[in-house]
This record gives sequence, C-alpha cells and structure tokens, in this order.
Amino acid sequence: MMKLLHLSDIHLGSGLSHGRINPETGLNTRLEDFVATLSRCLDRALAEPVDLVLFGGDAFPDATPPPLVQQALAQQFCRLSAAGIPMVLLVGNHDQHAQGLGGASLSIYRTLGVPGVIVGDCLATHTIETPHGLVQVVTLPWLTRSALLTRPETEGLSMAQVNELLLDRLRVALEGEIRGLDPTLPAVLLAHAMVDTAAYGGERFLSAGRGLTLPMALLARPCFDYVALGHVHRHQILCEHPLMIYPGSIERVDFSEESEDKGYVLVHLRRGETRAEFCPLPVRPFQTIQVDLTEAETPQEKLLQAIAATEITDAVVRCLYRLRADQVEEIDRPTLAAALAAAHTYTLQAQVAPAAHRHRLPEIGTDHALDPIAALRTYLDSRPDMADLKESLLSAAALLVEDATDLALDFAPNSAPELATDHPLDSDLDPSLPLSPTKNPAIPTPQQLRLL
Ligand SMILES: [Mn+2]
Repeated sequence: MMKLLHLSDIHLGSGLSHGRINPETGLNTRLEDFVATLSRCLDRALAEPVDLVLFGGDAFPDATPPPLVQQALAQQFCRLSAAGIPMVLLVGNHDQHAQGLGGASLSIYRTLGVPGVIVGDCLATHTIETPHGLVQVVTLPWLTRSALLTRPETEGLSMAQVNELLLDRLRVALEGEIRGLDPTLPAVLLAHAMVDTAAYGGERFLSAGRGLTLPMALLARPCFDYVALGHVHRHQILCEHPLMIYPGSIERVDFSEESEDKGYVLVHLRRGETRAEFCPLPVRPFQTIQVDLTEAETPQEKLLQAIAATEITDAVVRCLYRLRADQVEEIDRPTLAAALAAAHTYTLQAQVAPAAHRHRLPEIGTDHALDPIAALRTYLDSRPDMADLKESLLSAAALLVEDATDLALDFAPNSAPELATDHPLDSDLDPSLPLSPTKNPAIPTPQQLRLL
C-alpha cells in the first residue's frame, strides 16, 4: 500500500495584518506561524515516511512573493527533496501571473531541476517512481480562459457562455488524459478547482460568474483511486467513490476561517480500498468578540465582561462593539488595551448606531452644490457633540482631498481584469479589517468609527 500526504492552500505570506513583528527575528509572527505549521506538516511526511507529497496549490498570496517568503517555502520543500520523497506542486489561482502567460511562482523548482519536484502548471499525467512502485498523477491546475480558449473564440460571449465552452474543452482534454492512463497502476487526480458541491463557510457566498466551477461528476471518475483537491479553505470530503477531499488551508488566513479545523490528509492508496485520515494541525486561534452596547447602562463594563469571558491568550482577537454616539466617551481605550494584553494581536472596531431621528440639514439642499469640505463643515456645525473633533476632521479631510488624485492613480493598476475575476472565496482580504489608505481609498460608511 502506498502512503501519500496531501496538503493545500499554504498561502505563505498572507494574513500578516494579524501578526506583529517578532523583536528577536525581525519577522512578522504570522509568517513564522505559517512556516512552523508547514514544517510540522512535512515533519509527518518525513516521519512516516510517505511515498509522495501532493500539494493542491496556492503556495503564496500571489505569483511574485518576496524573496524571504519564497525562500521560507523552498527551505521546507527541500527537506522532502533531501530525504528522497517525491512531490507534486500544483499551481493555484494565487500562484499564476495575472496575465495568464504561464510562469507561476512555483515554476522556479522545475527551472532549477530540484530533484523529486514536479510542478503541475498544465493538464498532464506524470508517472512517478516511489518506494512502493509507480503511481500516475494527473495534474489539473487552476484554469483561466486563456489556458484553453483564444481571444477570438470568446469574443462577444457572456461569462456563462465562456464557462460552458471552457468546460467542454476541459471534458475533452481530461478524457484524453484518462484514456492514456495505465489501468494496472494506481492513479490520482490532483486539481485546484472550485467543485460545485463544495460547502463554503457561511461568511463567504458564491457569486455567479466569478471563476470557473467544475461539476463534481467531471472529476469523480472511477479510474482515479484518489482525487486530491485544493482551493477551498474549509476541509471536506466531497465524494467516497472515488475518495475526493479538500484538506483545506493549513493555517487560518483570515477571520472567515475562525471556527474551521486546519490540517492535512494522510492517504493510504490502494485500488478500490483507498483510505484517508484528516490530521489536524495545532494552529493559532482566532476569536471574535461581538457586543451590542446600545442598551447597556455601563458600556465599558459590559465590554470588559465580554472580553473576560473569552479565551484570548495568544489568540488573534477582534473586538466588535456597537454603541450610541452619546456612549462613545464612556469607552476608555487604555483600559480595554490592558484587558486585551494577553491576546497575540487585537483590533477594536466600534460601530456607532445611527441616531433614532434623522433630521435633514436645511443648509444642504439639491438646489445648490457644495464642495466636500464645505459640506463637511456644514455637517459638523450641526453636531455640537463633535465640536472638539471639528478642526482635526476638517484638516484630515483637506489632506484626503489633496491626495485623492494620487490615490486614484495608485489604485488603478490593481484593478487588472484577471484580478477582478479572482474568486472571493479564498481572497486574502478580510473586509472587516481596516485597509491601509494606499491600498483602498474608499471611505468607511458614515456609521463606522474606527478606534485603531
Ligand atoms: Mn485557490
């Protein structure tokens, strides 16, 4: 019986906003967490030892990781290479260049000829020699339309029509690979894909037209003894015959993975008798504290009680609280900071509830135009409770207006079409987190008051 270790979605170098700088190493603690978890995972591969390691794609947040991050991953995979354990590194959507011209961040391993490393950046069958015999691995990386279709073929078609055409091409191409398989040898399909029957976390929802979704039946073919998936961050078993599994990400990338177990899959491969076990990895906890203080007589106390009731030691914590405008001054940040000191890192996000009676400002009508600064001044004149903030808000607003042109220019290159079609399911951006102004010039909704 052949033993495989299947892991996926490492995303090394993402989620750094949840970490802090380790003064001893100068590195972000979340990068260190991810490396330690990957190392623990590969320790198992070496200790068994397994016959083959399958990586399901998304090594980094993008195709151009900084050298430090690229090197951290290489140091780990080289341990397998040194021990003579072969591995297949599949290319996920985050590993591909946005232009779709090939050249993924993992291709360097093939260029360097690292022994035992196969890079799966196209649909192909690889026959791999292991201590327990030969195994066939069909690699199916993340598909972009340019992989199977030319521009003239897709001209004038809707997104749904393009996806249908792409699926037709894939069916034919996959059939070709399947017909070429040697039926006397075990066969594995390694795919980075969104499969239609997969369950996503409640906090993430599917939106039609973004990324290609593959029907489960297309991949669940009896010729495969195991179907190893990557892309969805939540671990799940999609099919029993053949066994088809998403191991999920190895570390929590953002708060949407707060309640998910993280780990890898150990597979015992045998024709018709394949077994697999999910092996959890001990990863840093994420904790959300959410409190509505609008009815509280002593909001500060209620917030402190909620913090005290949560296991925050060494966790990445976010504290979301809702309060009335007149309660804002009752919240004392230094006291909250002291209460949250045991957390690994924390963010405080206050939401000010809108006042019960909204009154229109007589000075602002549709009959005359106001520039943004004048509009803000008129608004602040109507808010005596914000009088002491007025001058700082006005000067901050003036700076924003001055920078607006620069920000717009900075923002434009990031909205490349390929990025726009990237599926939000494993996006590294947590919409609840404050974004740095250079990355997103969008102004928070008026009810949002960020205390960090
Ligand atoms: Mn992915």
